[in-house]
Amino acid sequence: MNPINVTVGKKEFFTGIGKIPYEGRESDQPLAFKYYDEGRRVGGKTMKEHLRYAVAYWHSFCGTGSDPFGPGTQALPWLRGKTPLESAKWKLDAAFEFMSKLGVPFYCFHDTDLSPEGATLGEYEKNLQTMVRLAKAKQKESGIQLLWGTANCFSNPKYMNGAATNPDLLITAHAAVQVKAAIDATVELGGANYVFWGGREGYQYLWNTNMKRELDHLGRFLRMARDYGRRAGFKGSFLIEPKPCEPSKHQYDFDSATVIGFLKEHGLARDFKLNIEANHATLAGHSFAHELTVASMNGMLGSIDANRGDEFNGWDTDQFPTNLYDVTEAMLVVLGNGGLGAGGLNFDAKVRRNSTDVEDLFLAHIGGMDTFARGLLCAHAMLEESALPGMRRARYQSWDSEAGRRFESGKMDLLALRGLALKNHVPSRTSGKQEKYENLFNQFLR
Ligand code: XUL
Ligand code: CO
Repeated sequence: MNPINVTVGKKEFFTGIGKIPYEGRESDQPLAFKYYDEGRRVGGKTMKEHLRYAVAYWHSFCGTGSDPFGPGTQALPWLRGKTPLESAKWKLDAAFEFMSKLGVPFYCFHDTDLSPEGATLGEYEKNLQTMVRLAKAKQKESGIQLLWGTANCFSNPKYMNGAATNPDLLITAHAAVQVKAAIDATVELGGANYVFWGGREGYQYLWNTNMKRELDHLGRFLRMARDYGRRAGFKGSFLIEPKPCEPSKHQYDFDSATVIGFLKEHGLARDFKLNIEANHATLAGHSFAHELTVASMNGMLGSIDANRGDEFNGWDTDQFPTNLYDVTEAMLVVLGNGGLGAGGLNFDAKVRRNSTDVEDLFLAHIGGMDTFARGLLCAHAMLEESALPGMRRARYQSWDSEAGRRFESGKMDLLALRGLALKNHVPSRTSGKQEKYENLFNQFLR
């Protein structure tokens, strides 16, 4: 297979690869879907409607594989324009060629993925407007839509102490320039959501940090952004993407529960939901399904960044999701949530540094898309055909009694509750049946 750097300056970047077909699980063709059959109906919706796949612009078209120990290994031809703006235009061509061939309905970007930062704030705004015009035409031509936009307020060295939580007001003002521009871009491109990932909104050292003041600034900044967005005509959800650490030692958007509490405290709960990322969940010491469940039960499951970590280290490795067990658990929550609404499954994942062939980016996405399609089928079957939902319901049947209903509706006081125990003083011991559930779960992984 050709290295990815052989097609500089040509119109087609991913030469030799056509539209990825669905061939079914018996196929031995690597560049074909085995499970993702976009038109297949599963419980009243097509796979395409259930899964709402998106490609992440930053990993797929900007990342070259550099790490703290060495430079990039992936020589991306579209990054070799004579000017940064020329590279940005080639990158846009490459992105839409890739996404069209893959057959994904959505994409996501940061402002600085799409367009060069430029030397001044004015140049930054102008570049972004230029690229948004071009992206709009590409969307129209391809039918691919924007799932969400966001601003990168963490890479530029000026954000080393945070953006909205920076001790210096002027840096927070610079973040406002980007957030305003990225919201404008999202509105112009019809984006369904707008994301905030608090990259450096946190601290490295507690004793040089006024945590209370920084958190209040973050709440204030988000209210300002929300108000601006609504005035600018943004009708979708604002999303916060929880992550406990990396790059900061401690990040304020630690996990779903922390973020939901914060949103409620700062008057943001009506306009904001959560974007749950699998690898961020595991960094926080939770499972992916746990984080999804906390968001869902609060009516705040907005969207998903689909990836996975490595169980033997504690980094944000952003690998493509291939673990059917984890993905099936996630799809159980998504189906229980009634779907993702205007959210989707964004592959916030990157190929490994030593994956340098032109086909590797396709293989990675095909693997992720097939795994979630298969997880959807398993989870749907589990909910429709297995004893699992009924077993879980039955576990709580005592609460469906008269007394249980009185408790739940607030019509029972502590003395009445005590009275119940005195009348039935031998408590029952009912097995949690975990092993039965686990065996059932495995039986439906197929
Ligand atoms: C970083 C991360 C980001 C956000 C968007 O861990 O997940 O790429 O998804 O800023
Ligand atoms: Co993410």
